Amino acid sequence: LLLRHRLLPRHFTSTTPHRHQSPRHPLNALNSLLKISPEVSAALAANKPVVALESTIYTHGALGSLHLEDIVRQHGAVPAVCGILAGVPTVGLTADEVERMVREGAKKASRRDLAYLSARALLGEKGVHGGTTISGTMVLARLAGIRVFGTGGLGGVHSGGETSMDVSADLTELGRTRVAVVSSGCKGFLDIPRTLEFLETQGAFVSTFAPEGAKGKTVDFPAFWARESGTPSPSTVRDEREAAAIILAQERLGVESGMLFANPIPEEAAVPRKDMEAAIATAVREANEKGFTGNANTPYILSRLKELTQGRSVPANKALVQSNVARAAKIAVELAKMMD
Ligand code: PSU
Ligand code: MN
Repeated sequence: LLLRHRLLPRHFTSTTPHRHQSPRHPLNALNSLLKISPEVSAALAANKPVVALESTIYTHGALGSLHLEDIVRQHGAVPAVCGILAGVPTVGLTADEVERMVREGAKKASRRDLAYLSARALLGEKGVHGGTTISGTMVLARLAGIRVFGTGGLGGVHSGGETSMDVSADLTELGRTRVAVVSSGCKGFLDIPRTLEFLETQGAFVSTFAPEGAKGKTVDFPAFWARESGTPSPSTVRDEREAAAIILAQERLGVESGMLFANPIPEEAAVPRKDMEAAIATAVREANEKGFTGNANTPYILSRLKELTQGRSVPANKALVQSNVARAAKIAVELAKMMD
């Protein structure tokens, strides 16, 4: 009986203002499967700032506790951790629910995996957990009506991607789903020039927060632990208010593509490239030798880098995620002010 309950749309959407106006809109059918927490639902209905957070960062990120929800709240916004809890796609997971996903184990879930992992509930069977990646989280956030999403590193075109075609689904998602993602760019072992080319083709807006005193200077698209990548960012933004205006303009134009706001790692947390280079080379080589391809590649490299650097990559990784989430919250607050 409990499981049958999951089929009832009203059980999952305590408020309806974020729904699309036409009852026949394709998003409505999906929304009936989506669980939105009462807090997130109420915040969205009242046009309060909400920040989406991904769950892959917890289930496959090898980072431990991050307190991202606290950071969002400290800045006056409501956090909405997205993921699939026992087969139920959820926006607004509690800390206990995330902890349960980590403890019991979760599949890594990008856009392609959402229906597969959610279908068990429709059969009245117990579902598995899915930690949603940037692409999976963007889909859930968009369905709920959340505009801003803070996270760590974006997936990209892998080196050799021109032959392996290993191009993260995060990039195509940015091309089709109107959510603004705040990240520290993507890892330096990915092919950053091709990643930016691909995002341009996808029609995804890419901009980097210009550091103080950058006026007139080229600003690099950041490479995660490093502020510089050697590849210039296609554009820059000066502050959260400008970012919010861009998000609002995209919405008013009705352009459905996503937007990427790159936030370089805080200077004091950055890891010198030479300190990481040997570990990166080893991790990437091992992943290839051992056959960690497809969606197993990124998690393997992340956990291997943690071991190879004796955990030294972790504080930098945490610092950048926290800085991105703070920035995302400030953008969401500015956006809410503009929409008042
Ligand atoms: N990069 C990181 N940490 C991460 C990820 C990427 O530094 O946790 C995760 C994100 O969830 C991202 C996903 O969306 O990996 C990309 O995986 P893939 O490369 O398989 O598309
Ligand atoms: Mn991939």
